[in-house]
Amino acid sequence: MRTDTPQAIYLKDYTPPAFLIETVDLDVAIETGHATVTAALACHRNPAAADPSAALVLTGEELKLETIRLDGRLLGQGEYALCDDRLLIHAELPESFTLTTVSTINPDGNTQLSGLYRSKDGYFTQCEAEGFRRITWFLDRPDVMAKYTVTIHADKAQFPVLLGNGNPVGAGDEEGGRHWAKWEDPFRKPSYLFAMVAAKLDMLEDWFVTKSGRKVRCAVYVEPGKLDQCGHAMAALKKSMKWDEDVFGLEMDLDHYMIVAVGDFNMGAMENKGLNIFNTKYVLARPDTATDIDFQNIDRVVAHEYFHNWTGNRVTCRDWFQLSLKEGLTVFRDQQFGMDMHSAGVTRIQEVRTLRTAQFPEDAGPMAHPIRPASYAEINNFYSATVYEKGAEVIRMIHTLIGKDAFRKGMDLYFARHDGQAVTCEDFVAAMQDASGLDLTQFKRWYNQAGTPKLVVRGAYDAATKRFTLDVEQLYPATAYEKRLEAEGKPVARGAYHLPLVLGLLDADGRELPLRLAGETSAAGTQRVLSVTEDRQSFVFEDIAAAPVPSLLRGFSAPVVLDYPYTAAELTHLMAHDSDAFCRWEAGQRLATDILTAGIAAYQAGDGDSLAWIPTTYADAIRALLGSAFAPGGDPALVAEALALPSEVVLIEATDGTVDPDAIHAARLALRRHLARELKGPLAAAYHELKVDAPYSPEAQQAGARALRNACLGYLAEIDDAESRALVMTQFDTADNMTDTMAALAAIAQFELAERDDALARFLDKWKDEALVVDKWLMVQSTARAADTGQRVRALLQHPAFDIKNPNKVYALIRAFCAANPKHFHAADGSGYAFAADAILQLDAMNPQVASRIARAFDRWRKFDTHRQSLARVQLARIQSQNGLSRDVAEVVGKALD
Ligand code: 0A1
Ligand code: ZN
Repeated sequence: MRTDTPQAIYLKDYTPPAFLIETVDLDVAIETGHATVTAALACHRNPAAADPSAALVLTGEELKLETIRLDGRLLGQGEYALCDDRLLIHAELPESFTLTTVSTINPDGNTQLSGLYRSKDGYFTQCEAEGFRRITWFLDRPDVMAKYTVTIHADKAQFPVLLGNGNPVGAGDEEGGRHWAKWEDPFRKPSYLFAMVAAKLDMLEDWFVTKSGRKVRCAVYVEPGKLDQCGHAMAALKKSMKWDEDVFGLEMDLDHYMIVAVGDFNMGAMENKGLNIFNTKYVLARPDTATDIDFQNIDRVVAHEYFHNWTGNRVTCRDWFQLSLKEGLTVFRDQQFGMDMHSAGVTRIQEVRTLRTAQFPEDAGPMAHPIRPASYAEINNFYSATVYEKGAEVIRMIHTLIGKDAFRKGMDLYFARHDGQAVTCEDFVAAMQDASGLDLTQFKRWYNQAGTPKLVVRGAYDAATKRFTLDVEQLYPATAYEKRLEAEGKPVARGAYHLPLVLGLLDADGRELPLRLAGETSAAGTQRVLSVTEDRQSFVFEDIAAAPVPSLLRGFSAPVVLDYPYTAAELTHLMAHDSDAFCRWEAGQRLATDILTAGIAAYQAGDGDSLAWIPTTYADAIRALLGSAFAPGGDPALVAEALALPSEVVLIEATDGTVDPDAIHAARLALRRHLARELKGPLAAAYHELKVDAPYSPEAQQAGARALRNACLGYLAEIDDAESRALVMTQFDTADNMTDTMAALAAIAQFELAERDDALARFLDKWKDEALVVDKWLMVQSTARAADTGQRVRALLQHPAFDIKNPNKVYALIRAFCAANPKHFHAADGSGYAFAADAILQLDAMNPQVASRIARAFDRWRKFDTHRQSLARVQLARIQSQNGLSRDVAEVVGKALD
């Protein structure tokens, strides 16, 4: 084991803070080139502290301490000490006191975008997880909850809008063309929820009347000139407020709810109390600038941040190990909102796809961790797919096991017990257990164990007894996480999970069978939630007249890999008849994966192009699927999802042995081309039939028609003849919305002909002033399969449309290439790896969080052949040897090389 991974901190070492802070009175004066921050902290000893005489130690990062006062008295040398990022107070402290520091900070030079930073025409903050310490000296941990006021001073002409959390309580002009505003937040909060803004912004205002009749002012602030792109975000906010009242009885508690959009932001958005700060990507949308998916994402992210007001803000996390307490729960809530607002089936399928693309690989790689990790080196690395997406799956399993009504009771109990507190995942599970009466002791393993369990299920039908038996076995081998803990001598307990297996049984005509388990007196319904708790367990269904086809893991009831030996005929049966949308889709994915697995082997054996590995019946199954969109009750959106073959990333994960990215790419492309040729007529007919003539709306029905129509276009483009090219170019030239424009441009980006360069140039020329559209332009090129993608992406680094300081640009060009273009990232000459390493090193010096996200592209390097492994290892070692490497990247690279 190497020792290059930075020092970890452990959950087991948690102790309550020695001091608590009642109030924080901040004064932030933004001047040219710097800001002066005065912080008055009303502190007292924590009666619950482990050591009643512990010293007061505040944390600060990149702060220049000017003065420090204790109850107004200036402290001199010897009464305090600065050591690394800590400020130790040696002066004798009374039980309660006010400590006032004055510090200077440099927001203009803050390229990490954590703390107070400049973006274009304004100053913005990002304090989660540990950004507040970059604004002032503090006990910067979530279990220190205080009431805040902030007074902001800035030049009035340059920064006319001054915002803080809570309510405005004063404002006025100052000398020299400056002005000030004071905000007061009536709620106690941890420092990570602090926010302030000083900027030139336009504002869209609206009102929401809560169920108890309180009027909430809703405001969306955006860069001047972009008001016509805020309407959707505002509507999403009001829908979210209503939904949370209807579904969870949760009401908005502030008079002002503000969303501010900023173009430079590391993540999606941030739930600061009453003053959310959003990446522009999740606010700005107009039919001609944003796709259907963008509109949907805005709904979800706005809802997510709003829902945090209760799950995260009113009840927060005791420490950062509990991050999933707020994130898993809030993602689950935004998923439920998404299912209610859009097609429930499509929403769930998209979530499962995200889980398989991002979370399963994480669970199988060097950064594997449970949703509540026992240790971390850099907390920013744990805003992960596991904490968020798997965390939501864990909450969903509780919901499935105890049922909707008990879940709601559990939520009510959680708020009744913990409103205003900083708590742990145990507290949440206890509320669910107490409200439902279901013992969740074993279930809690989901919080402590890493890895994606495999559920091996076998079915056996006995005609004599008319019994169908399902044998279920759980496999959960140790991951890199457990191996590391073991090597460190830390205890590792592993055991069987408690999970819901939702299922139905289909007869030969596709009808759902009534289900009676052995021991029951009568059948109850056609769908059951089986509670799986043991390593091996059997379930026996009685009165089954003939061998059924089991429909397993409905709605993806648990985040596992299901191993059931379905035949192609059974999968086709499920695709056609299953009442569960997820299972219908899943059957299609499984069928395609089985075929592609054979295709990959054929390509490796040099026989792929014969296409002998494609069953003759496959195109017929897909023809039937396409036709089902037009049958009564057909759902084009679901059919569009089903037409998409498993992605190369998903196929990499599905590979048991060594991954061959070239064979995966070749097989997938060959299957797409085969379907396009075989189904050219029906695809073209569907394409024409699905044309939307009504004015654009992002609503589900239109979006579904566009999704299927563009899926057809994508297939037709694979034929790559004059006819299909003309179809693509016509759509590109005539589309009146960004969804259709991008679908055409994505197809064009694969062409290595004059059409491509001309279309890309025209697109950029039209949209060069819309930053988010330029991101699309970059991404369509970085994810293209065209042979020259690697060179083009390198060249684009120098293009004036690219800016390495802007996270959205980096994600569109660099991360998309590394994470979503396996063919080129894993190029056999190592050029993709070298490109990534160059970018990581360059980025690390300015924005470690972003650099670390790119570094995660190396997570699965050991799955590839020895030649690629040696190329990747060289680059990982090169990164690791860099002097002054951030903790963020050092943790990722160190664990990758362990
Ligand atoms: N809590 C936010 C996400 C977020 C996390 C960290 C950030 O900076 C390191 C920024 C945003 C959410 O879940 O939406
Ligand atoms: Zn969140």
